[in-house]
Amino acid sequence: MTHLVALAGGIGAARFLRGLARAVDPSSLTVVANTGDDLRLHGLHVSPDLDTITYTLGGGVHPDQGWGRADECLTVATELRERYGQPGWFTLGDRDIATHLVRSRILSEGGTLTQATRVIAAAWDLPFTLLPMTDGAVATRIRTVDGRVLHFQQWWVGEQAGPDVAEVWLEGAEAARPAPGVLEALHTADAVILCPSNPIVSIGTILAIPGIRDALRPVPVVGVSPIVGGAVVRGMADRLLPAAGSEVSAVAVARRYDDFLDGWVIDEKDATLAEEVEGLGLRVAVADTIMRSPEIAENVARVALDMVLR
Ligand code: FO1
Repeated sequence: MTHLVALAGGIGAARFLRGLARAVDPSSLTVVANTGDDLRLHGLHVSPDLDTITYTLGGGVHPDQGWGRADECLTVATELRERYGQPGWFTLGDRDIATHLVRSRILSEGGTLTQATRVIAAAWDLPFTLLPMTDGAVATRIRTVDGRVLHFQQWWVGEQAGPDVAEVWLEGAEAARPAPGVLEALHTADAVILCPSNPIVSIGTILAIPGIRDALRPVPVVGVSPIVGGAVVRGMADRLLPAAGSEVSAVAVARRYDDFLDGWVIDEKDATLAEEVEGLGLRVAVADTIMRSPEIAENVARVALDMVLR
């Protein structure tokens, strides 16, 4: 059986994983998700990327937003804001709150995020193993050009990504350890796939957990570019790459991984960049990478795996 590990952020990763789970036997797949976006709100532990993956693969994601629950109601959020005057900048729907209650109860009883994730994934019948990148307390921080330090969600949602970004880092990274099972999965993997996720605040944060980047070097690694035609498909990488000294291009993202990457899937719109990617010493494949359907995502997954599992 072929063992695979996917490193994942939120919406883009979840849409890709819908295809990957069709292209391979998902029981041999481990998905390691970013937790740098996690936040505590109203006493609850919210893990947006874990939940986006869970809801999408479990068939319960809000179809337009790409995050949160379908058929959502906002009774609790409205009561919190209007009766109790609580901050309403980050909206938690009622169904979504049930997930945060389960997770927060497990954590408050001394359980780990890995254990909470296992319970939630089982309730959604996820066909693969879903792991947080770490059980440690980490948080993506943004320093704005006007000198403020914000939690990632305060910048992205609270301030609608308005302020320009001077610096991004993962607070708590040095002391954090990969969650149980992460290094074991990487050590036994036949291939690792980088989902089309943000190279700074999704894949970048996973790589910042000590031991993970080193564990990728001996394994065939293939990635799908999150940048198409010099622009983001979704999210905010175009705001963050320049702050990290990179251009907004499929080639510049590949270069950030050049110490371990073996293959790179770029979109048809970027076909002219193929030679430049090969110049980095990588195999390259060109495909339609805009995941409008699980079938398109499945094709991207097959194209990616063909490069490293021949
Ligand atoms: N994004 C928003 O733009 N506004 C919100 O109020 C919001 C709430 C929210 C609640 C739970 C959740 O899992 C995700 C949520 N998101 C919201 C999305 C999230 O902020 C980001 O898109 C990701 O963290 C980036 O991957």
